[in-house]
Amino acid sequence: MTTFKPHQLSCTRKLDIPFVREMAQITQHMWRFGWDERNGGNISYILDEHLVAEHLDIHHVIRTIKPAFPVHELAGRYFIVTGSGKYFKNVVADPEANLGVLRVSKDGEHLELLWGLKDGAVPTSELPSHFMSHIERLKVDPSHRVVIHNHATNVIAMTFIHELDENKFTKTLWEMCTECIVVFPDGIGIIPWMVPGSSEIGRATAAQMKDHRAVIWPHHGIFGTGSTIDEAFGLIETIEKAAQIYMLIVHQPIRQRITDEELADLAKAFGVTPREGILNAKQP
Ligand code: 2HA
Ligand code: ZN
Repeated sequence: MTTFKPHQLSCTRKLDIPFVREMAQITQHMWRFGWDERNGGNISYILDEHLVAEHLDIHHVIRTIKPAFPVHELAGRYFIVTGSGKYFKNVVADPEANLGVLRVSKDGEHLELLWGLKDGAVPTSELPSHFMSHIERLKVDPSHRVVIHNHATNVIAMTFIHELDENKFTKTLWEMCTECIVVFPDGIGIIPWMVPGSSEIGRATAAQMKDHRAVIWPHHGIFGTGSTIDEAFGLIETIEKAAQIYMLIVHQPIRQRITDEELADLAKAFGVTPREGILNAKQP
């Protein structure tokens, strides 16, 4: 009788691995929303060792990859990540070519590839921003697991016409849909325009992640984080929806709006604390 090791499983069977299936489904959703054109967007998702060990041989390192900088804070952590230059559109058809499962080595100096990233592929070009964001989010929330980056259309559009002050931007988003203040009472962070893929943009993003679960890159896209794929994606979805409403109404005369008092009532009713200094912030 032939016995199959996990890495010999067919593509279809690979979608039986829960974390591979989750990644395949969410990348497909985001592509269909039009938020991940070409190779746009990237995801990294921290996995528990026991879960990885249930499906893959964690003692078989396929190859090691050198990260842009040592990540001692994440030593021993397991991740599933999207690959650099890979198209979200294609993940479902060939997860092993477009995704990778890796472990940060004990000394934090290397990434140990355990599955995927077929044919010499490497992790997402935005790995510095992902790793630095994971480090900051884990400090404030030990249940944090997921970083998603995409090119949410209306969020990008809004960064051309709205002031990029994060309090004013957050306030406008909160005013666009009733649920917003409940979903992101911590508000959104915004960094200046920067060249993507660099450690500098990673540092700027992570600095904002100390206080926010979502960070906007002007004229580029958004980073959303959470304890699950659903949470991180739901956060981005909600922000994008608010940005869409803004883009729909911005040229129209406003006849009525959600007042500051009503926003405060909402926060109270849902037991969330809005970030200080936003509710009475003056609008542009
Ligand atoms: O992976 O989205 O920010 C492509 C990008 C870079
Ligand atoms: Zn991008």
